Amino acid sequence: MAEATHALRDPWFLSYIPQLTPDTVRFDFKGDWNRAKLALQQPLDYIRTVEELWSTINSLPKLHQLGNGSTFIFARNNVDASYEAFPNGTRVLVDLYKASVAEKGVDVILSSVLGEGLTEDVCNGKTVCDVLRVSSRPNQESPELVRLEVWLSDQSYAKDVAPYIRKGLIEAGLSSTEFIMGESTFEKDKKKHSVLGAKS
Ligand code: MGP
Repeated sequence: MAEATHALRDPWFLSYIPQLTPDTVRFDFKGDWNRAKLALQQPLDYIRTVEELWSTINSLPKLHQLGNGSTFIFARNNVDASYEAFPNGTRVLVDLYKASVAEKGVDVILSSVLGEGLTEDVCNGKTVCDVLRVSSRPNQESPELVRLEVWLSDQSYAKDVAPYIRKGLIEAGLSSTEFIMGESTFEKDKKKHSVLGAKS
């Protein structure tokens, strides 16, 4: 007999971009994001059920072993994961310093976003978190650094989403020194980066 499956509220489309960096877009595509996206973004598949979400989480490669900038993109209803498609939006960023911690952090955040705990608990049932990106961002100080971005279509929710994510990470056993959170709007010219709570 087939096992029962549990539908997610919305289907999420998973894509992959190998090694996306500002220099790739600037030099290989003359700064044209749309051309870069068309050339580099690889469509994978829809995730429609809780079971597919967990098998996806379990089969994601170890991010830190992929090249700098390698990015997985989860997009609700396959929305366009471009800054331009989020005119009133913002991104909540989580940098996870160590591979072991990153894996746990990615599990926690993916399940609270795609499983809609975040929607129910802090967004009054409104689907505001529409894109989640996970990428490898190694640097000299943190060669295993993984960045997670939660894209919100309405920036007014960031003040509630960020503490919820922080609480989820701490409850999952991460220490506040193992990650750092920030926020970055999508405004191209006056891009605002801010850090939410410092690494202590
Ligand atoms: P990135 O991986 O998001 O890099 O994209 P990074 O360093 O986080 O830069 P930031 O802009 O996110 O802070 C690498 C580069 O691709 C960016 O620096 C942009 O030049 C370009 N790029 C990426 N995205 C997702 C977009 C987009 O949606 N719109 C435009 N115009 N450029 C983008």
